Amino acid sequence: MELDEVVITRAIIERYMDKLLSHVETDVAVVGGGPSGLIAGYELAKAGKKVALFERKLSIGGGVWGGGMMFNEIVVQDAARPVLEELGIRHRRVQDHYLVCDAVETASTLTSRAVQAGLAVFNCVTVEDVLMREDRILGLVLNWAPVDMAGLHIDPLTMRSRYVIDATGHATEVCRVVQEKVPGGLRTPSGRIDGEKSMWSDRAESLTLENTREVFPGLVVAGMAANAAFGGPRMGPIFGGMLLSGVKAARWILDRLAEEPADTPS
Ligand code: 48F
Repeated sequence: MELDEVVITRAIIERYMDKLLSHVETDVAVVGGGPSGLIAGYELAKAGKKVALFERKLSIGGGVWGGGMMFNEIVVQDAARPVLEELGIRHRRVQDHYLVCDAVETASTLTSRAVQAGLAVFNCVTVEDVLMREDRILGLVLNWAPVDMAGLHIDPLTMRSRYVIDATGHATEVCRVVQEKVPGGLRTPSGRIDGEKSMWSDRAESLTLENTREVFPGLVVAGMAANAAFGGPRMGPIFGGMLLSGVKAARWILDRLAEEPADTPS
């Protein structure tokens, strides 16, 4: 049988449109496809929630791929070993509390397990704003990343979600939008993004978990964005805090969703 280019084209367009249309309303929208966003998406999808992840770049995995300074290995502390084991990411022990994982295996396995659990990933999409009603975030304003990069004047589209996770890493981009549009509105000590501090791995890792919380009604910060929002230090290429933070964000949202009557499709 001769392959028909139009059948291929139709299959891709139809399948993508189905996926997109079924995620214009979700339980949770995750912004950023780094380790914290991916593991949050995995947990939520595994729990049967409708969850979409939007990532500006072509590749999913955020800062995992490059390990430390392009040496593509990452370190995970023992506390996050259960996450590695659940996902099937292999690791080697170094001293008592450190595990080393291949960065490529980590990024690809996280992505694969999350998508197979039911997370819908939309890459090449930039979140440029939020949908807001009476001081609660109700969703996201989206555009194609190449449109944004080319500076084209094209209006975005909008999706609705019961909760949003800002997992945009150092940039803290969703919080930044809220900070600009609702002055003093963030639930941080200053009411603003307190800004990431210099490297202190041990303190940063514990603070990442502590700082993973609702930062504005409907908006939860996870991963490096949590530390940047609350003024915690950076930690470098140790990733246990990122994984545990994503899990914490997802579980916190699952508890809230269980308390609230469902008005969007799960
Ligand atoms: O930076 P990133 O990997 O975030 P993370 O989950 O993990 C941080 C670590 O990689 C590392 C570290 C600790 O070990 O310090 O840096 O907190 O992934 C964030 C992703 O969000 C995307 C960005 O391209 C990256 O892949 N992103 C950022 N802003 C937007 C966005 C946006 N406005 N719309 C869509 N994607």
